[in-house]
Amino acid sequence: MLIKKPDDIVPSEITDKKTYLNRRQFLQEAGLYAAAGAGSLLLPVSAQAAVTHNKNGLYKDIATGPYATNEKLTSYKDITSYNNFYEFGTQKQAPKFMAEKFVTKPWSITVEGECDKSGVYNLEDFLKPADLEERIYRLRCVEAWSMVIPWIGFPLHTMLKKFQPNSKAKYVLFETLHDPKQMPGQKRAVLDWPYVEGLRIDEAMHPLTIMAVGLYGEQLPNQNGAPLRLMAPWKYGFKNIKSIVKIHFTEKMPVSSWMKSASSEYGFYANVNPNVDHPRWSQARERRIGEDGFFSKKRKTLMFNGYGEQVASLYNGMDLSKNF
Ligand SMILES: Nc1nc2c(c(=O)[nH]1)N[C@H]1C(S)=C(S)[C@@H](COP(=O)(O)O)O[C@H]1N2
Ligand SMILES: [Mo]
Repeated sequence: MLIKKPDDIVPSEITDKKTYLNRRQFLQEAGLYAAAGAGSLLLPVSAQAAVTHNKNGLYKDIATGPYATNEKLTSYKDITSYNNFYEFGTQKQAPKFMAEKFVTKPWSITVEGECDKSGVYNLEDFLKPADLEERIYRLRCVEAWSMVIPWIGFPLHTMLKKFQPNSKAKYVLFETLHDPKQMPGQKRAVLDWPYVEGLRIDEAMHPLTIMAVGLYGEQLPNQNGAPLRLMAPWKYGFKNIKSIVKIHFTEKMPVSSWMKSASSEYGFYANVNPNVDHPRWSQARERRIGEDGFFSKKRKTLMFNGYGEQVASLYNGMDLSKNF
């Protein structure tokens, strides 16, 4: 198998020892986050932000990109122990344990379809520090909970442009790894594996859309979709496909795994929309994970998850109750 390199790429300088040391530092830091969470009522808001956002990992020096929200971050612990990753089980608590030994290095990505530079690429070739940014984005699950996560990633367009999509590339399809030995959830037909998702090409090229490779200044934990996962923050969580091994440019709208499993419940666009009910529940409100106290009220869900200013124009003239 021929592994291709985009022209301007530098080999990774990450050594195993460094990764290991960062991991140890990070565990200590994770304890800090937990402590900050427990005592957060005693801290002024500014101090809270300083403590919970102290970065100490592999990506600690990555600059903050545009579009950051200043909402309180969800704790590292909640972000990494309450996950949807059906390849590692359908319980929210399962991926953290079931994905512990998941091997994500080396990692290659197959690029095919309507583009001039199809082939097999190494992920490491896309991890140039200059391309990486921190983006604090909300993640809103269709199950009506949300989190605020400090992602580390690169704009998806910086990657896609290197593959030189042609004029027939109207959509981009993404696929997760299919490896039932490593991903025990794939031994059961809860979804049609591998997990497939797609974006329209203009959604994929939009500057808000990133490929995340880390969070809280660290490498992406396995349960959050290591080594790289999509993050289009105005869409429901399920669009943000994890552990991607294939990118396919196509002329036809892809059929995602969720559309296949229940087309009346999950559409292609999956834009966060409080005005369109899911067939089995309202989408008007959400619970912010970590705010589950007795007195905490559900929040109103915002159109496009609060990113309307940036993305509403992508859907001008479309009936969003039909294109859900
Ligand atoms: N491959 C894959 N990607 C996936 C999922 C999945 O089961 N498999 N779950 C989706 C759903 S429903 C949500 S809400 C988010 C959860 O991301 P998180 O665990 O990082 O919070 O991942 C999405 N991406
Ligand atoms: Mo979700």
